[in-house]
Amino acid sequence: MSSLKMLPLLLLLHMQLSKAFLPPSQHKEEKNMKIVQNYLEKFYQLPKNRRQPTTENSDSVMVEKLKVMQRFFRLNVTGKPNEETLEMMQKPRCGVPDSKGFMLTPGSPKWEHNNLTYRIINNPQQLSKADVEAAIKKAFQVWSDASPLGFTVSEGKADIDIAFVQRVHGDNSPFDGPNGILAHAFQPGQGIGGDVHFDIEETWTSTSENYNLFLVAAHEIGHSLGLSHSSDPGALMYPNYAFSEPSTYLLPQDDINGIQAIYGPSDNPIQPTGPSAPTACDPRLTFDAITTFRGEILFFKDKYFWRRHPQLRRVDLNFISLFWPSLPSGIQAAYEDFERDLVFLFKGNKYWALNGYDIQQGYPKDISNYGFPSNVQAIDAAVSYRTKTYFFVNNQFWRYDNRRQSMEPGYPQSIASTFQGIKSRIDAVFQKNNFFFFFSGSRYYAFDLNGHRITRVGRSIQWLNCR
Ligand code: 7FY
Ligand code: CA
Ligand code: ZN
Ligand code: ZN
Repeated sequence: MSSLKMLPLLLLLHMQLSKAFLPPSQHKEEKNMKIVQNYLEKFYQLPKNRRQPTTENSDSVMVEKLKVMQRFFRLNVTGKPNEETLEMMQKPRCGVPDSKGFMLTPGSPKWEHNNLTYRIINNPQQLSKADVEAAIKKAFQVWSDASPLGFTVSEGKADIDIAFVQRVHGDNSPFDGPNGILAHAFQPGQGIGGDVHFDIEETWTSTSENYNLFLVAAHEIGHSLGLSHSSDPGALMYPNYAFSEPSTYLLPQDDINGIQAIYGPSDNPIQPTGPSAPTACDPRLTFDAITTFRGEILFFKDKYFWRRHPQLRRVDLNFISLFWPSLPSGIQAAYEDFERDLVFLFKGNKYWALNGYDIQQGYPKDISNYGFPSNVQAIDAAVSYRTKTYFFVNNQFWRYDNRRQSMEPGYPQSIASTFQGIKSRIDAVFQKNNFFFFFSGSRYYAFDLNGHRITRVGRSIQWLNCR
C-alpha cells in the first residue's frame, strides 16, 4: 500500500534539550527529541524552526501539544515524551503529501462505471448490524452527493467489500491492535481493489468517542474511489483522524474538488459546495466567539479556533475537536472565569465548562441556569470582568454575579447606553488589561473600562497578525 509510509524522521533540526526532557543518555535523548519535534510539527501544528528552543514558552507549547497527542492515542497524559509516546510516534502512519490540497492516487486509477456496489462482510463487537449499515451507507452518501457516482448494497459479489479484520489478514498490511492504524483501503481495481478493511480491535462508535465508524469509513471510501491524502487540514482525506458531528456532516470543499477531478461534477442541478478552512487574512472574516484562556486568546470560527500567544504574538489554527472531542462546531459565545479557572462556551441554549483540556462533569447545561428568560435561546457574546459576567444578546446585555451565582436586577439594558459607540450587534468580546474588545463584523472596538469610552477601532483580522 503506497500510502503506508514511515514518517521521515531524518530532518535534522537544531534542538537544544530542555530541563523537562533531560536525558539518561544525551545522544539517544537528542534523537528522541527530534522524533518528537518532527512528529508534533507534522501532525499537531507545532510551530517550525522556533528560534529559542529553550525558552519557557516554547517548552510549554511542546508540552501542551504532547498532551493533546497523548490524549488522542489514549496514552498517559504526562506531557513528557516517555517510552510509550515515542513508540506511538514511530509507528507507520499515513504520510503527508507536501502539495496543497487533494491528491489523486498515483497512476490515477478510477472506476470505469459509476454505479458501484458494496457488501458488508462482518460486524465489530460494539456496534449493531443496523448501526454499521447506517454508518457505511452514510459514508457512501457523502461521496455520491458530490459526484456522479451511485452506490448500492449487493448480496453477492461486489465492487467494494467491507470487512472488520485483525492483525495479519492476508494482504501484507497487518493491523496493529488498538489505536495506531485504524483502517485501510485499496485503490480502484479488480479483486481486492476498492476493498476497505477496518481494524476489528478498535472501539468503533456512532458517537464522538474514538473512533467514529462513519468518519473513518468516509475517509477510507475516498481511497477506494481513487483519492490519496490531502494536505488541507480540514479535508476528509487529511491523514489524521479528527471528529466532526456526523448528523450535520458536509463533505469539505477540498474533497469535493478531488472527487470531481476524477469523476466529474455531480448530476445534481445544484452543485454541492462544502466547508473549507477559514483564511486568517480574509478581510471579510468574522469570529463566532473569543475568550482569553490561561493567558492566551482563543478565536473561534466554525470547527476551528485560532490561538494567540500574548507576548510571542504567534497565532496557530486548531480544530476544536482535537482539543475537546465532544464539543460541537459553531461556538457562539465564550468567557473565562478567572477566579474558578474555568472557560465557559455557549452554543444555542447549551453551555460547557472547561478546565484546561477537560470538560467538567455534568455539561452541557441549559442557559436557563443563569437566569435568562425563556425567550433567550442563544447568546451572541460573553465576557467576565471583576466577578461579573456580561452576556450580550442582540442590542441588549445582562450582568451576572459570579459569586452570588445569580443574574443582577435591572437587566437587560441596552448595549448602546452603557457601551457608547457600540451600535450594532456584536459577534464576540473578550477582556484584557481593563479593556473590553468588542468584535462586530470585520471591525473591533477597544472599550476602556476605566474611561468608559472607545479608544481604538481596528480590523478584526489584525488579531491574527494580518495587516
Ligand atoms: C489511514 C489510511 O487510509 C491508510 O491507508 C493507512 C493509514 C491510515 N491511518 S489511520 O487508520 O490511522 C486513519 C487516519 C485518519 C484513518 C482515518 C483517518 C481519518 C482522517 C480524516 C477524517 C476521518 C478519518
Ligand atoms: Ca489499530
Ligand atoms: Zn487489509
Ligand atoms: Zn488514509
